[in-house]
Amino acid sequence: MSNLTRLTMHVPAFLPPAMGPDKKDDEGGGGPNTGLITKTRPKTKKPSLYRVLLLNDDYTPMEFVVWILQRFFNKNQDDALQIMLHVHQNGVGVCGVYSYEVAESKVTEVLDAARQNQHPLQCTMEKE
Ligand code: TYC
Repeated sequence: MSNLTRLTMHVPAFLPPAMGPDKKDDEGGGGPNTGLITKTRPKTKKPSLYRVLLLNDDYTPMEFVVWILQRFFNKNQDDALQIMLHVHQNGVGVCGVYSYEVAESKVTEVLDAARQNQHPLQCTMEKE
C-alpha cells in the first residue's frame, strides 16, 4: 500500500452536515446543500486484456490462415500475411488483444471456421 493510500484511508467518505448555508457541496446525490459531501470516485476498473493466439500446424493452408486473420481480426492483406508467416516460422503468433469476452468469441469463431473447413487450425487465448 502506498503512503498516499495510507493517508487518504483516514479521510471519511461522508462528513457531518457542518457546512454553512452558502457553502456548496458537490451536486448530485441529495441535491444542492444537503450538507452531505457526495463527491465520489467512480470505480473504473480497467478490464483485463487477453491475447488471441494462432498456433502453427502442418496441414492448414496458408491462404486459409490469411483469410481468418482478415475476416475475424480485421487485418489487411499485408498484415495478415506477415502474421501467418510469423506463426508458420515460430509456431505461435498474436492475432489481437481484447477483453475476455471478445477474445473468447474470436477463439470460438476461428475454431468453428476451421472445423467447418476441416482444417486442424488451433487458436487459444492467454492473459496479457
Ligand atoms: N504451416 C502451415 C502450412 O505450411 C501454414 C500455417 C500457418 C498453419 C499458420 C497454421 O496458424 C497457422 N501450410
